[in-house]
Amino acid sequence: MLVRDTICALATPPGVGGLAVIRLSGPDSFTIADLCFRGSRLLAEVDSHTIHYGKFYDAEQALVDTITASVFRAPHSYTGENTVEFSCHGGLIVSQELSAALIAAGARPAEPGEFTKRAFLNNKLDLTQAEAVADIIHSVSQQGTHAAARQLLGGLTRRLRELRSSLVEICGLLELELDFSMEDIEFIDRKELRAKLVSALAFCKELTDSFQASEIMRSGYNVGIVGYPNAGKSSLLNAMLNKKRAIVSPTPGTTRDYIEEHLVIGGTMINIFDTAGLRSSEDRIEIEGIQLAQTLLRQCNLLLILNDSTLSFDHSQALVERLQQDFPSATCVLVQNKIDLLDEQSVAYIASSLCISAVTTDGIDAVKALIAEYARRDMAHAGSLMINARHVALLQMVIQSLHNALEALETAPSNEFIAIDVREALRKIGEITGDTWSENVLDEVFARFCIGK
Ligand SMILES: Nc1nc2c(ncn2[C@@H]2O[C@H](COP(=O)(O)OP(=O)(O)O)[C@@H](O)[C@H]2O)c(=O)[nH]1
Ligand SMILES: [Mg+2]
Repeated sequence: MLVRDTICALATPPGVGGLAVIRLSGPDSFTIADLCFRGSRLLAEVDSHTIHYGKFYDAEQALVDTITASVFRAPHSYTGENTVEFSCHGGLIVSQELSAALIAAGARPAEPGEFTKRAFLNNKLDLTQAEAVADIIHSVSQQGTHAAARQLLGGLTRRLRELRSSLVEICGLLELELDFSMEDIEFIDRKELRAKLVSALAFCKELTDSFQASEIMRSGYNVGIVGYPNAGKSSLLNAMLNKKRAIVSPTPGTTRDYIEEHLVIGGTMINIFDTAGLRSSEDRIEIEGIQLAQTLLRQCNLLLILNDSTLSFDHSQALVERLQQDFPSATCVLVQNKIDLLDEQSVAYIASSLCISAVTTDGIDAVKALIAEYARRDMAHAGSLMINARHVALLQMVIQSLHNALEALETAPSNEFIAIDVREALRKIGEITGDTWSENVLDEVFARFCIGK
């Protein structure tokens, strides 16, 4: 273990609460803690994983609070270092005073994610597990929290280790074969080699394919409300939120910007966008709004295409077709609005569609249920893994190397070329788990963390 300084930070959100927890980690944790804390024994002398009640004093020896101190001895702590966690009364000033006293006694304020970074550097976690910690904290869905929790226990690590060992085996055999190249011995059947590479490729593709689902679990399910002007898009948003959020007006082109709101449905954060009505317009601001809507819709997982059923039931058909073509990865659902203005016969005629009235809020629960169902379906693709953009970028390089290896298998005169590509793929897998890392990569990963984690 490398020798590092001792860091401290508030681990709970700042503000008023029942308790606040201040973390102290590093080689001098117990010495520093004992300068501030007075219990029945010195913390330097107590057993690991014990909790102690006592008084906490500032640098001037003034009493700050009565607190408990939890002691963890290296390497059996989150960071792998000597750690003390102080639980004090949850007040803004109390927790600030505790931190200030620890700093006066020799600790340094921690940087964002520094505790988890130390856990990584002390081999308590690999990089995908450290990322899972951030995902647990930031995740906006139950599914995401659960998937991240499994990843923290080594879910992705295990899958990557399987991939790695199959590639290591290929490499070993190829290199052995090269050592005996003069004798023309084939250690690995070409057909078998091909099958192994193809299955490694399929596995990498499966992982990259779960990126979109992981993103939904991480940041929420994006739903765009689209339609021609006056279809009732802003009214639908308001009905779903149960408040007057967007301006509703009979004048077409009222929503020129877009509005983003959030709603938790079925344990998942739903990000809803109300967009400018799609039509050809002369108005400069409205055109900009329509362009903005296009960019926004690209990020949507589900598009609710709202049709003004009083005009005609297939009034928006052309729009549905265009959106399906322009945004093939989004699910498009046609919604018939303003059914309160229809006669009974007409309502019966379109009963098989999703029918709503944004004014009477008839059918709004059905819209929410539909969103929840699609969100669940789209998240199911992730299996139990949380794939992020960093993983995808590296996996794409692995995929490229494996493609090159397959090509070399068909065309290259010697197996040496295949081994080079497979070794390159292995190097990139090592970057995903953090077997090989650089300061830049760590900075990028831990920038997502908050202070105290
Ligand atoms: N009767 C009735 N009027 C509606 C309904 N939904 C919207 N409207 C009206 O249609 C007009 C346009 O609504 P708005 O939500 O601003 O449409 P947007 O341009 O698509 O955002 C307003 O006068 C609304 O009151 C509905 O379900 N029933
Ligand atoms: Mg509007």
